[in-house]
Amino acid sequence: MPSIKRTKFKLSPEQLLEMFYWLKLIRAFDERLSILVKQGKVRSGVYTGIGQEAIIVGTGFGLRKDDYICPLHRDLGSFLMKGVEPGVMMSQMFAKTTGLSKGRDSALHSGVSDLGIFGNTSMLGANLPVAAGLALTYKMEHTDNVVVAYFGEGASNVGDFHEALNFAGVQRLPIIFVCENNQYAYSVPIEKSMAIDDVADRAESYGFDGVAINGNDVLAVYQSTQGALARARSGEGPTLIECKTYRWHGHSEHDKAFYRTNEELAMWKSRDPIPTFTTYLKGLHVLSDQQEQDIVERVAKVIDEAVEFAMSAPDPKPEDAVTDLYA
Ligand SMILES: Cc1ncc(C[n+]2csc(CCOP(=O)(O)OP(=O)(O)O)c2C)c(N)n1
Repeated sequence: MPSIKRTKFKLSPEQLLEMFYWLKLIRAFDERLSILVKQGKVRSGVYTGIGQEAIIVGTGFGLRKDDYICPLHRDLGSFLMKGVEPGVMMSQMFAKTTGLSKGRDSALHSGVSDLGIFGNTSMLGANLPVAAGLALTYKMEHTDNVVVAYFGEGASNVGDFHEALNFAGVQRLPIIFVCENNQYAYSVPIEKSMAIDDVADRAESYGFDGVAINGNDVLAVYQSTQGALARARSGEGPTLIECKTYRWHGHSEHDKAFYRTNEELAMWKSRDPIPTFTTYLKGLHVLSDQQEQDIVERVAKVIDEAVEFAMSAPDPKPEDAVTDLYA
């Protein structure tokens, strides 16, 4: 079977199938969460990234355990890719003791230091100076690990974003800033919050490259990320990758997104990253109908087991609220 030709960073058929699996798993995880919210079973706000999976998979694929990621509210899939078990992630959303924070936060602020996952705060953009600080640590320790920090286009209008990019540029830090430009910051369309078309252009002011790419093309995201990783690992500093995409659901599951048209949504759904990649893989004869079916069934089983694990896990006790505290 062929590997992809004419690209710098080649992937084997097995790796391409693995990418396909991750796209399907992350989509299915969010879709199931969306249903569970409607059933009143989730104890957290849910901010699905349905439609944006190619960014998570393209940037996360091939990261090392020692590379750090700084995910956002919409990036639950990046936890899975970095090694959090689906049942643990689902428990986190159910606020169960088997979740990452043992049922003690609103689910979206947990990190896992052993896996290189930074626990984000709610303040938009606030993860970026911290991510730059992590990258500074890597530089000071003379490792070639890299930090991958995610943010929305809305967050790129916040002061913290500019401070972080400036510091990273001055220090030539090993960090990749990944903008998930899904066109809206809650109900605010991009043209009402930015006077330029591309967030990527902002990198130039801070002395490093920014590139705007099709964020629904998992291979484009992967290729750009691999280039940025190679530069960061060899001491050439940061890169900003702006991935143009669209979130299919509202800002969160309680938002019906009346501020956008059905036509706009339909247009973006026609650019769904998963069928595009499926057709591509079938054209390469890397994926057969049978393999596709097997992966769909495997994903359904993983999600069913994750929900079952979370549903049957114990709730935290009131006295658990005061354990694991720093004095
Ligand atoms: C500093 C700050 N301002 C406002 C908010 C409220 N808020 C939470 S998410 C959000 C929209 C975020 O948009 P964007 O950064 O584009 O990311 P997206 O949710 O679209 O992925 C807003 C305004 C916040 N959390 N922090």
